[in-house]
Amino acid sequence: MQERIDQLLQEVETLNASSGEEVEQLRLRYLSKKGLISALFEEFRTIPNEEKRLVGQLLNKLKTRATQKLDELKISFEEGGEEEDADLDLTRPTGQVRLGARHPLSIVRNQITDIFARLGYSVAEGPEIENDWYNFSALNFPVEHPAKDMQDTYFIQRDPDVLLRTHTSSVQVRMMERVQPPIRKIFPGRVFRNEAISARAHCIFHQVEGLYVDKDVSFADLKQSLYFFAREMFGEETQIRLRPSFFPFTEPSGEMDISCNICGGKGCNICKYTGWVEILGCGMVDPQVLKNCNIDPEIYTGFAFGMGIERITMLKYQIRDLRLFFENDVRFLKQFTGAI
Ligand code: 2U9
Repeated sequence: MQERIDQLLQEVETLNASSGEEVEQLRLRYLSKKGLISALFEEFRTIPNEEKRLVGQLLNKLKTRATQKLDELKISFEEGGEEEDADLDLTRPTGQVRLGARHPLSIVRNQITDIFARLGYSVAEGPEIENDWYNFSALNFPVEHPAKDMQDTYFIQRDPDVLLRTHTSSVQVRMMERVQPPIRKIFPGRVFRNEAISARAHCIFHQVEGLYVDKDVSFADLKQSLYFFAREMFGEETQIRLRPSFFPFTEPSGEMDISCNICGGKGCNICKYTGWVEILGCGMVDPQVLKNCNIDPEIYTGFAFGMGIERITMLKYQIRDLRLFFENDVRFLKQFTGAI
């Protein structure tokens, strides 16, 4: 079988045609359902398993090459045809242009930034390649923090000070270093963690973080702002609850749950029958972090929060598997046409 595939490969390389019609004849001969290559694929099923790997690769190569070659020939006649077409009228209306759809993560990112824009937040962005200071040290991560471990962070091998940011908090540090309060900013962006890919985790994901620093900013401001966000995002009837937590960069810190938007809090398999689902982390910016960024904690206080866009999108659209966001299967993406 290998010999016949090789022979056909050679034949395909030398294919030529003198008209578009001839190209079509060739396509039928090689690539149609009853063509030579389909017949080989049929036969492939019957060969011993140990031969399948090699023969499969060869067969795929043959099919790809034949498709390329015939596409090239087809295009050469189409182009030639146009040049000779004296009636060609470039002012004629085109056929209908099919519109694409925004990616669901972009839709939800825009919804989040729009909601916070109504509270006076504007968007800031920063680099994806960071150094230890902006990603960890300025944020109070101790030198030996487990998040810095090779298993969690992608370091650039030649220089252990250079890494792919693990959160967009680094952009907040850059912002606070540059400008004095009041600061009211929202930070969307792509982040990287050394995670195995599964239905619930991915080595690349997207975050939106927020920061509000000014005189007299309190935990009550944080709670009310996030309550507003939750209701705008998931509906008026949404309730929130805050649970204590710990992050090196905030004190006190909390995690926020919303009443389950699927069952309305009654209990279902999405909320694991608790009635609540976690959507974000938050807290008051640690005074030491303010100091690290040249902001006087005796004068200013602030709150910060962070959320994964994938998580919010999965809850909002009831998507069960995170990998769908990265595969770019049109059957998935086109469901979001018209969703803004
Ligand atoms: C500065 C000071 C404070 C940002 C915060 C969180 C809590 C948080 C996670 C949510 C899910 C990350 O995507 S996730 O894995 N984030 O829980 N982030 S407070 O706090 C900051 C940031 C910068 C200078």
